[in-house]
Parts: sequence; structure tokens; C-alpha cells
Amino acid sequence: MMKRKKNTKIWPKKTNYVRKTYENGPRIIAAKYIASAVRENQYPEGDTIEIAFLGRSNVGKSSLINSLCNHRGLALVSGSPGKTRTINFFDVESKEIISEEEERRYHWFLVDLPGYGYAKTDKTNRNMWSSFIADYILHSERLMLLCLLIDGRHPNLPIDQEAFQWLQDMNVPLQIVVTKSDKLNNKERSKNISIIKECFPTTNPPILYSSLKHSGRELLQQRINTVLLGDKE
Ligand SMILES: Nc1nc2c(ncn2[C@@H]2O[C@H](COP(=O)(O)OP(=O)(O)OP(=O)(O)O)[C@@H](O)[C@H]2O)c(=O)[nH]1
Ligand SMILES: [Mg+2]
Repeated sequence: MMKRKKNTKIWPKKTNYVRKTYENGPRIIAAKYIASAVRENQYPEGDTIEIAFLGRSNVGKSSLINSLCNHRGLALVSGSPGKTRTINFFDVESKEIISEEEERRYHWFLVDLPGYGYAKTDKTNRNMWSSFIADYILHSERLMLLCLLIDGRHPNLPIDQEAFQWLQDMNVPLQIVVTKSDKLNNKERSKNISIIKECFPTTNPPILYSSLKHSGRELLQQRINTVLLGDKE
């Protein structure tokens, strides 16, 4: 009887693949809440660089901040819009591994601005856009980048266009971040992205983000890092 040939194929050993880009790329290693403000004299003192996050109420801003900082309870997430009503400052530390011997650490403030376009109870919330949000954007000399969040499912809302136009007129360095990308299928995603690119033209392309899946996190951290390194637009 013919003997069955022994399988001599050697399977490659299991390797623990390291996701180098994330491990070695810049990432946030610590974040803590430090202050809330509605007036200039309540802003934290010092000359720490600030990166702000702004968007329509319920766009997913608090979720994105928690995902970006890998810190679940950092910013309050809610099912009902209009939760964030003050300017909230978070003290953040980012780390970047340069080589085996060298790493860089950056210290900055993440600024969570109240959502605009929500007025359930009265008009004050709607007017907040023109009062203390505008005050902050116009008066903070340390603001180096403003991330404007656009809901991926609603790529061209008039209220977002209004915000974008105002920010452009004020020469605010902008990064468009498209939220809730997990809620879109491939077809919707590419269609809505091209609408967003057309309606919100910026130097840097929009970053697609899902706080649920944490996708887009590395890209956004890299973008922030470029700004921290002094590459102001
Ligand atoms: N599927 C999915 N849901 C999300 C995502 N981001 C936020 N959400 C949901 O959207 C809702 C609003 O999210 P928040 O992060 O509270 O939004 P916000 O912009 O901070 O809202 P306000 O502070 O109330 O103006 C919540 O129910 C979140 O769970 C996401 O990336 N994917
Ligand atoms: Mg919020």
C-alpha cells in the first residue's frame, strides 16, 4: 500500500503584528478636565496651544473627544441635544515616538465649544453662537486649529454652511471632521464626502471619523500633531 506523503509544509510562525503607525505615531496619553468658561476672564491662563472642536448640537462632538482622548467619561455624551452649554477646557498630553531612544511629548488644551443650532427651550441657546462662542474664537490668541464637525449623514446643512462661512471670514484655521461615518454605507460615504469637499473647501481634506469604531483617530491625531509642531495654516 502506498504511504500517504507526510505534509512537510512548514507554516509560518504566528507573529504579533504591531500596528506601527499608531504605536509610533502621535497619540494622546493623558487628558483631564480643567475649566469651564462663558467669559474671557474664566479662560485658563498661560500660553498653552489650544485646539477647539465645534459643531451643530448632537453632531457627536463629545463622543469624538472621548474617542480621540481614549477616555470614555471625559466629555458628557447625551442622547438629547444641547448638553454642552459652556466652553470646556481639557489639559491634554500627546506623545510621539521618534526612535527607540527618543520620544516627544506635547502639552495642549482641547477646547470643547457648545453645539450650535439648538433651541428647544428658548432662544438663548441659538444665540450662543453669536455671543460667547464667537468671543472665544475671536479673542483666543492661542487657538491654532478649529475642528469643525459635520455629520456625515447631513453633508450640507445651511446652519453648518453659515458657521463655515463665518469661520472662513474670520480666518480661523480649519479642519473639517466628518462624524458618525459608521452610519453610512460605502456609496453614501463617497457621495457625502464629495458634497462636503465641495461645500466646505479647506486646505486639508476632511477627516472621516467614527467614535464608535475609533476610525479616523490616527489621522486626526497626526493632523493635531502637525499643528503642535508649529505648522499653522
Ligand atoms: N453610531 C454612532 N453614533 C454616534 C457617533 N458619535 C456620536 N454618536 C451618537 O450621537 C449622539 C450625540 O452624541 P454626542 O457626542 O453627545 O453629541 P454632541 O455633539 O456632543 O451633542 P451636544 O453636546 O448635546 O450638542 C449620541 O447618542 C451618540 O451616541 C458615532 O461616531 N457613531
Ligand atoms: Mg456634547
